[in-house]
Amino acid sequence: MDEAVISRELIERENAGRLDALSDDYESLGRSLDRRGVSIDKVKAALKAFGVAIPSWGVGVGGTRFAKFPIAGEPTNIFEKLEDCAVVQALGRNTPTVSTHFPWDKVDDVKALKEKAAAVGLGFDAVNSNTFQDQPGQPLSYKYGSLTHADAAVRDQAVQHNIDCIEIGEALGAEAITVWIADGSNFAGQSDLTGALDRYLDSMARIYAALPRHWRLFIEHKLYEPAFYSTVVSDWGTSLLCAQTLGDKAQCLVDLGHHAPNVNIEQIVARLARFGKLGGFHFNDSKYGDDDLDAGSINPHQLFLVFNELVEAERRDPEGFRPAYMLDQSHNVTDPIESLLNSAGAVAAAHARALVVDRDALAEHQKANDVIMGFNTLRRAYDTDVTPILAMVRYELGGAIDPIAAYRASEWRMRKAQVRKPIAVGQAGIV
Ligand code: PSV
Ligand code: MN
Repeated sequence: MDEAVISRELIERENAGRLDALSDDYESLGRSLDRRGVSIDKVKAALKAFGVAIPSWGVGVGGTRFAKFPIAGEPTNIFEKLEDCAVVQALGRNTPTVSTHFPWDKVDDVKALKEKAAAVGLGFDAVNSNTFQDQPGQPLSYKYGSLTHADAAVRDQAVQHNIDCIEIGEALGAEAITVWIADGSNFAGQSDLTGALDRYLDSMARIYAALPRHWRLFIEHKLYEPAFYSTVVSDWGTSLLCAQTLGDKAQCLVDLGHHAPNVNIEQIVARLARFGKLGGFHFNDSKYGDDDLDAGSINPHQLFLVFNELVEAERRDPEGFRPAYMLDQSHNVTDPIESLLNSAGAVAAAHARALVVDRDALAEHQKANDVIMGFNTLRRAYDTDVTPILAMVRYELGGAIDPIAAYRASEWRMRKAQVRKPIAVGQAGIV
């Protein structure tokens, strides 16, 4: 890393007073896991190899349909956003890549963007296209759809935008594009439900044809919003059918917020993995709909159950298993860096708990129809306090034992407030 966003001295100073207690807790947990036949060092190694991408838009303060309340020192462009992502990575050490969104992150000099990322120690994950908004000067409107629009000229424009995103992504070193479309209808009779899906498949086939050899195309489904009567790619079934129709490089992406309340998302994950179509995740949490709250902040147990399926899927098919992980959240009332640190930690905690499940015992209880013991096997893992493993991973990778404390001690936001342009008050919008 050429440009250290957080100084080594600060991290070491912050860690110094916490290391003895951490070592003590780690050793104690290690002994306890050992008695359960689990090697703490193996769990630690698996966590070290795990990364979740930060969305470039996630480091900006989010808003609702009603308002956005900016904070002083918020990043104002993609270069500043990369710096904030680098802060998260410097302290948390499990967010090595950034997922860009075009045209939000559009720059004249893509090479400079790549160099900036490398200088602050980051790489690039999947690129995201945007045909859910009109941009200034854009010839044709997406008001009535994009890839599924009834007018072929609008579809052409949307297809071309996705191909442009692939080209930028290639220059950045990304290897996948995520396509989420807002297309749908608000009234019965507004749209031909079958025709819209046909047009979607036709447009996506053209995007698919433009994929570089080693690239993947992720289809992101979403139940509703902004369309409220019908959405073209509304669910995992539609997503799977489309991915299967398009070909091997097309896979399904699960955004945890894009389902009806109480849907069994872990079962969706198991299904997609079973058919080799689990492309990736957008992690977040929700209480009511696509709330985009911090991962694990409402329902950490669900996150654990999702990871339980992921660990199972990887055991079944270690070769073919490589989902892309990303946080997709809107930080309306917190400092985004703090939310991202917490969320990346919540994802790692869910993963660690899934790794300490006694899988042989679970399989035996399932075979014997011992319901309580099957459930208790999962519950025992979920009840394990894995925080010492997470902290040790961060420490050994050069990060902070207590990332939020170190971030606050760095006074990053206050220092940036002195040099970054203020964001205009009064704007609304989800991201
Ligand atoms: C849509 O709600 C979504 O989850 C998609 O991933 C978008 O690209 C992202 O949010 C940003 O608004
Ligand atoms: Mn998403």
